[in-house]
Amino acid sequence: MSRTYLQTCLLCMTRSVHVFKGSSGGQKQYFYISTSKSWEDAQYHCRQHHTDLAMIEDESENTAVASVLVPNQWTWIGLYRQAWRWSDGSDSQFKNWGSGEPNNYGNEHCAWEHGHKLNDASCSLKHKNSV
Ligand SMILES: [Ca+2]
Repeated sequence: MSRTYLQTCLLCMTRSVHVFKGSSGGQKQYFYISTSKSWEDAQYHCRQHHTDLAMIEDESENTAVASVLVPNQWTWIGLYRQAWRWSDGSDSQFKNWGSGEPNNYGNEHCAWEHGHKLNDASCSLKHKNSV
């Protein structure tokens, strides 16, 4: 039985740069590219030839994307799950997580240290219950 491999495609965008800061960040224009690439290669391609992989940030952009995409193709966009990194952007294998951590309990995208162990925690936390 032969397995069929479906090629991945990618969706790039260009973004017009606004002179004034605080504007919405520029009008996006989407470009569908039919070629097999990994996500990282897709990002590289988009950054070389356009602005970046596509960001889809509201319903109107979602509609604009729908008019560019080819239906039923697996198409890379700019969204990805950020790996745990230090605040200067560096990565390291050493992460002294506590037992059962990181558990992403709720929406925990920052880490604190407690009892010499790391625990992921909600970035907006300012107080911690004593229990
Ligand atoms: Ca946690």
